[in-house]
Amino acid sequence: MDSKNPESTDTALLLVDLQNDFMPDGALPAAGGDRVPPVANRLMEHFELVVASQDWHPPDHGSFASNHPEGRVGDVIDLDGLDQILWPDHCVQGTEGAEFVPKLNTDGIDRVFQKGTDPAIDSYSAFFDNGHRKPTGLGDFLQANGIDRLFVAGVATDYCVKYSVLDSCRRLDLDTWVVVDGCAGVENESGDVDRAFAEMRDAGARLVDSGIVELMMSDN
Ligand code: VGL
Ligand code: ZN
Repeated sequence: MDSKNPESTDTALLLVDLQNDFMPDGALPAAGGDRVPPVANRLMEHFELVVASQDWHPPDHGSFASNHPEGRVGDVIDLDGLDQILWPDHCVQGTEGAEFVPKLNTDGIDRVFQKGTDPAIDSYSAFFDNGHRKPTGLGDFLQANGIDRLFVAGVATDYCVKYSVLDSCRRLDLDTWVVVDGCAGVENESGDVDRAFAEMRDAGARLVDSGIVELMMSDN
C-alpha cells in the first residue's frame, strides 16, 4: 500500500471476460478484441486489486442456439421467464475457448468470478445473473475489501461490460469508470457499442481512456 495515496486502497480494476472465444477468431467475436489484453496488462500494473470475470457455461447452457431444436443464433427466446438472445456455443467450461487469452497477464489477477454456470439463466453482468436472482460474489468481495471506486475494461462492450457497469452504478453504488480503449464489442446491430457507452454514462459511469487512468493511478 502506498501511504502517500490513501485513495489507492479503495480502487479496483475489473477485467470482463478476456477469453479466447471473444477474440476476433473466437466463437463469439468482439471486433478489435485482441487490442484489449495489452491495455489490460498495462492497467493492471497500477492497481493493488485486480478482479476478473470469466464466462463459464456448461455444454447444455440455455443461451446456446444449439440447445434449442428450432433456435437460430440471434433469435430471442423465453428462458425461464427472461428474454434470452441465442448465441453460438462459447466459453464452454474446460475448453480452450473459455480460457483467458494467452496474452493476458493472469498473474496480475487477484480473484476470478465465474458466471453463466446455471443452464437455466444467462449472466452478462459480473455481479449478478440476468434476473438479479443470484450474486456471483464479486460485489461482496469488493465490499469486503473496502472498494468504492471501480475501473472496468474487457469484452463485450455491448453485453457483459455494459451490464457489469450498470450493476456497479445502480446496485453496488460504486464510483464506476469505463476504460473506453480497453473495451471491444460484439455489435449484433450497428451502433450497439455507441448506445452501450451512452447507457453506461446515463447510469452515472464515467468514460475514460487508459492513458488517463495510468496518469490518475500513477502513484501506484
Ligand atoms: C458475453 C454474450 C454471451 C460477453 C457473454 O462476455 O459480453 N456476451 N456471453
Ligand atoms: Zn456467455
